[in-house]
Amino acid sequence: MHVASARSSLNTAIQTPLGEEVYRGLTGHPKSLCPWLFYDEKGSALFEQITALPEYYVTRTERAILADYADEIISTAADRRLTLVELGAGTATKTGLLLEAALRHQQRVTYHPIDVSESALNEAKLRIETRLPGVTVKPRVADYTEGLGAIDAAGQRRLVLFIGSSIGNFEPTDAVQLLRGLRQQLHAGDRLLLGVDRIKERKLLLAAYDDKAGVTAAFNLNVLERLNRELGANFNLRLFRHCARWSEEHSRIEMHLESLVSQQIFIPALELEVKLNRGETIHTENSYKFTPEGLSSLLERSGFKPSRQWTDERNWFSVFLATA
Ligand code: AVJ
Repeated sequence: MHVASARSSLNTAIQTPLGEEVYRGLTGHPKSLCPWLFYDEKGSALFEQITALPEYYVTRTERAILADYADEIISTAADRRLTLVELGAGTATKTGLLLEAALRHQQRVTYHPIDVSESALNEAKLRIETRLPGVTVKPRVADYTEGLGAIDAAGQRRLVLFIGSSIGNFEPTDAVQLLRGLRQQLHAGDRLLLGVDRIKERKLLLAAYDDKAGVTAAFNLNVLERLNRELGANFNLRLFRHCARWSEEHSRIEMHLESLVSQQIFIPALELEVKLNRGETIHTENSYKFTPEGLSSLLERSGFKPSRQWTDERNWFSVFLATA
């Protein structure tokens, strides 16, 4: 990834995706920053740490579902030989379970991970092809909405993985748009496997996004550090506080950065001054939680036919299979 210095990015940073997003977000009312801004090198490492936290049940619960039901998922999806595609694959640590199951079902599997991070994809390719001979990995560096139609499945049934609760970052209307776009790039009969987090006790949800060790707080605050590093901004991290809220109305966890004092920030690369009142927040993430009915209706509105659902014994997370 490129890290522009404040000086060289002066006046041109506003035209980069980062600059544009920060400008839009910090001049808006209320102030916000997009969740994709979390994932620079440090933020990606912090997210990896989050997935191992005792309070963050999300990753390990989904992994347990896949461990228990991968064979069932694959045989339900595979009315023909499958080609697997994964949106936002990252280093694809949970996908191995599905690839192993696919290999028990057919001799060879082609796997197309799509992600914006080339290094994550290279790591995934090396690890998977070493560990699972029989799997051919064809990585594609792209935003996960583009380039899907171009994937040559050689007449096989495509199984598109959109797991990890990633859909939870989208507003419901954007989620429908995204899934509709996806549906349009698939052939009738292709499959979608969607991993979503469920509505549960408020206390459990809040703990998952405000852990004791403070890793989620560091993850959230890192976005300000990133603006300091890449845009030359002068955020003082001690003057902000991580805060996680459950919105009953929207069925979502919200993450915010609350300004502890009235202050003014300067972002040289954008030639932008930002005023924050004491107690004012920058909204950095939504993480929507679902009921099975809500998710089925989201799929139907997007043109998919929900076919089956798998869940853990506490009903904390669900994996949905749908047909295009
Ligand atoms: C990567 C979007 C699934 O919403 O749980 C974790 C991101 N944010 N802790 C989530 C996240 C704070 C995560 N997703």
